[in-house]
Amino acid sequence: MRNLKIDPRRLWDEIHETGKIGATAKGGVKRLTLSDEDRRVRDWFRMRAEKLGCTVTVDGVGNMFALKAGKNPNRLPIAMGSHLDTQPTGGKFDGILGVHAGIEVLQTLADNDIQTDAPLLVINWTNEEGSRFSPAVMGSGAFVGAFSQAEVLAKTDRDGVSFGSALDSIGYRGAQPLGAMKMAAYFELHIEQGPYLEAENKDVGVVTLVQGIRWFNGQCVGMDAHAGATPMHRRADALLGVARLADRLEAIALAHAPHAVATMGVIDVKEASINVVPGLVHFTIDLRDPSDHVLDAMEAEIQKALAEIGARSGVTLTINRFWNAAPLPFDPVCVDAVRQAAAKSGFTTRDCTSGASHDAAYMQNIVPSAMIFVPSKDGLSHNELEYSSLEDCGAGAQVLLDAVLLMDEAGH
Ligand code: HGY
Ligand code: MN
Ligand code: MN
Repeated sequence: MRNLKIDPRRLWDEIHETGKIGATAKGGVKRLTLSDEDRRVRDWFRMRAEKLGCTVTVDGVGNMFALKAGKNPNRLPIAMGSHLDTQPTGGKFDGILGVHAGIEVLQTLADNDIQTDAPLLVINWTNEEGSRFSPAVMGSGAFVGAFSQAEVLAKTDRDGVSFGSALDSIGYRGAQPLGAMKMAAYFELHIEQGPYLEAENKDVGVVTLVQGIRWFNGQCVGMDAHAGATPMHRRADALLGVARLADRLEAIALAHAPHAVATMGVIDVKEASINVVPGLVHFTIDLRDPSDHVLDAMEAEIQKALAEIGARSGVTLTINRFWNAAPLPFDPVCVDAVRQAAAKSGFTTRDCTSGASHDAAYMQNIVPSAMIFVPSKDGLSHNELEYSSLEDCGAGAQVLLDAVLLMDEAGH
């Protein structure tokens, strides 16, 4: 295998260059999908890839594909990718590292005048975060057929803006049919977003599985009432019902330790007013675990809690599951390429289950895929303080380069 070295400083500087697009005062990045900030970073990606001699195409939900020709046009491309959209209180590295590392791999090959045998591909997936338009990993999900193009384009954000109109407003509704870009393998470098690599002082995570994830919209119906004149025993307080559910949700997750997690990330009191007992509250639930059986058990326990809390609080609690992505093991050949690539540089490794969902999880449904993790400082992500070091980002990109070269030389 060749002995090419990526340039960690160049990678770091480019991450900080695009980090200025949507930069927040606390050092994070706010680049909601299909926003003007997303347009600007997409423009950067297109320009940067074209400068490397790539042909950049865009599909019907805005996924971007930068294709670099290989010596053998009959081989399917080996792909690298991730996402450039962020959470509202996002950081500089979540998703962004993986796209930049793909560019860094192409730049390193160009610097050394090396053309791989297979074509190479760097992908920027639309709406991985699922914050503005739910669910998450929507671009890769549409690419693999988990969502239809029509349902994606019809999704609306909290202001009622449709995905399709937002996509058109930034000029990134492409002509390429969904799923048209075929590939031989897919690798995604990503920050771990959890505490384990740092805690065990490991350089690189070899991701073997992405845990299952289920998203729910919920509603609690009580009775609006006067905050002053309504005695406590005569209330049907919708917010109190949701608060009691949040408490039970934590207990349900803890009962399925050590992996299960449950989050109520959005609570929205309708027509909220300081002196009105809340009568209608919308909320969300995010459930995750590496086992579908545990997720089924948690869902059943939540349904039981809805009935009990409803009876106790005099409210009606209902939930509707609108996303269910099963636990997903990665391809053993690709995982082994990551392992060998890490060993080549002498990086210490740990096998990881991904707590977060990723585009690679959908991609594994149609293409042999694997992921590489690098440590997150304090295990923090989806937070403006998110941080991974220059050295760790560099190590991840080096493993990405060597894993891709391994697959290229092996003729996959
Ligand atoms: O929710 C997730 O796991 C990812 O950050 N979209
Ligand atoms: Mn991500
Ligand atoms: Mn994320």
